[in-house]
Amino acid sequence: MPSSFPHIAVIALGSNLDQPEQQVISALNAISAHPEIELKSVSSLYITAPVGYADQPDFVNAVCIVNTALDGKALLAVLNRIEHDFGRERSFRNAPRTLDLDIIDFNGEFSDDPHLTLPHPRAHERSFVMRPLAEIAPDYVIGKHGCAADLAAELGSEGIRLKT
Ligand code: PH2
Ligand code: MG
Ligand code: MG
Repeated sequence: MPSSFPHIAVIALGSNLDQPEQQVISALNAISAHPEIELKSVSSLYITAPVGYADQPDFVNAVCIVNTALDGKALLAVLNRIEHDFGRERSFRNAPRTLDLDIIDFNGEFSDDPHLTLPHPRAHERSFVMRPLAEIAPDYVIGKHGCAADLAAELGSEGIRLKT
């Protein structure tokens, strides 16, 4: 049966504070509990070395694909609310965090709105996003950058491993 939710979104999850694995699992539950979001596919959890600001704990990262009735802005508001509920504090860019939820792609749309840039401007450079996405949707195309499987292969697997 086709979903009654017209939009498709890729969401990246990340945590490196306060039991990161549990944060990511609980966040997936919170996303799927929303009445206008249907969780279609969830990757494995990955342990990843911090990118950007290095002096912080390893992350747990995952990616999910959802169908939703919400538009991009409304979905972002829901995700920001969940981050807030999980105790997210914003101190400095790339600081350690209990939970980060990023919209990577929304219907394949392009947007340079600073509040919701689509596709996510750095996702295609990040193996901690492309590898989990390639696991669940290898053919998923990220903007003008190509498909997740090719991007993950180009980025390699340094600093990223499956959580056992
Ligand atoms: N998120 C960042 C910056 N660096 N590194 C890893 N390994 N995982 C992340 O989720 C991550 C990061 C900004 O959101
Ligand atoms: Mg992020
Ligand atoms: Mg974020």
